[in-house]
Amino acid sequence: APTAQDGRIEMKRIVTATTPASEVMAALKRPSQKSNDVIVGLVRPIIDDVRTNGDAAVLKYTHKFEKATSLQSPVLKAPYSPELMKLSPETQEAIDISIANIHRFHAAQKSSNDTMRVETMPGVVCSRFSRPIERVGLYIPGGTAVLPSTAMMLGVPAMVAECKTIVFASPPRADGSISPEIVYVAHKVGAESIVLAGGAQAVAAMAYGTESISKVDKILGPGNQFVTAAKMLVSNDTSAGVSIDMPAGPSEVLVIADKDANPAFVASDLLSQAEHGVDSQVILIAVDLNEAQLQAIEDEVDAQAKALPRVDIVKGSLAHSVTYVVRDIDEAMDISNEYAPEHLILQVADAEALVDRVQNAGSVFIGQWTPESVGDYSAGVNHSLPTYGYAKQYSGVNLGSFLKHITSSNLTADGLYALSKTVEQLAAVEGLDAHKRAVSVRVAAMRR
Ligand code: HSO
Ligand code: ZN
Repeated sequence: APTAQDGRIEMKRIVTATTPASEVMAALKRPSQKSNDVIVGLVRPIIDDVRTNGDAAVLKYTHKFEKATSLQSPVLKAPYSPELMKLSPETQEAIDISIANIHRFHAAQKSSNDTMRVETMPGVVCSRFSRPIERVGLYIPGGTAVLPSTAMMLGVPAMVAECKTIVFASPPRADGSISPEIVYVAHKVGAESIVLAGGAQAVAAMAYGTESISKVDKILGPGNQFVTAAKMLVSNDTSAGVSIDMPAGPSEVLVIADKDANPAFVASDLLSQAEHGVDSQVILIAVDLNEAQLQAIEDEVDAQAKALPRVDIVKGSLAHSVTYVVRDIDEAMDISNEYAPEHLILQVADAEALVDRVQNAGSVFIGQWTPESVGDYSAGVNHSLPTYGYAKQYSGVNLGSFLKHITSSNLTADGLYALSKTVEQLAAVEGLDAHKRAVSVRVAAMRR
């Protein structure tokens, strides 16, 4: 048996048949986050500073946190110089193909936002139509990896929705520059500017606006705990008039594998999520595997992990990750739905049939030929998804995230007459006479 001395990289195992139910569920808990009070205490003064001192404050924090001391302006405005978005032809083609797929999938979502019109009673017509949110701020995290893919996942649906003003924000590198891939995506989606800042300062700048940074109506995009706390704070400030997409937490994946799953495929999926950050969490649910089959997956995890440049990050995340050994697929689905994973990968016989039983998940990857990576970059689905169990109540970013719906009603005289008693009665129940009169004066006018 492997020992700690081997330096073996592995996840702890829980055999549900021999583990009390309470322990099974306890192991599903997300790794705990730094207390929100502490984060809020750090973030609030930054927001206040940016709000009162504008550009100067944003620059000050970028000089301090990003070490980009040479930076003179906190924003890069379109049109972007071609010098700033020079890419290899291979990278440019990869971005172009991915953007085209993301565009196709999100444009297809327009139909569910088409104007609808229902005559609820004769002469009573109710409609719903959508309009783009005018100004959106899209946060693209910096940190241990540059993520131009996140720029595509936020920027493309904003463009499809026809938001008038698209602002990107991303922390610059220490030399004050921004990755050419992000500038290229900003150019492709028609972003008017890129705020060269990260963290709470970037969120505050977009929420309130500064001398050079446009105020937006909604802020979307993942980020660390500071970014998330800042988004929560500004969205709670009624004077800011800004909304956010959803609370964000560390990335996670849950893989359900049965005995036909390829161990190398399973391990590669677990590791592709584990390499995001030490706080990422990966869960494997092994359905009816024998010891040799389990070992085969664990051997693959160990071997593949050791070959990764980000092996240290992987070690960190696997330390709070777990393999559940379960009896059957029913149990697997129960655990998965309770966990509500950001990504759910189904590597089981007839994976497609299982989709009906998915209650809570951000995005599902069906069958052995569908690694999560394709969804992270290029298939067309969005990778900005609810984490930390929020898949129970939130959707991932989609076209609707950039729209709002407006309703309308339009009544004929006959329609109003037919509804008059009903409305008058309810207005009377609520003791709101002016409401009642708005109907009765009209009914009286009809009789004349
Ligand atoms: N898996 C991440 C998204 C991403 N992966 C960006 C690679 N780049 C979201 O959970
Ligand atoms: Zn990823």
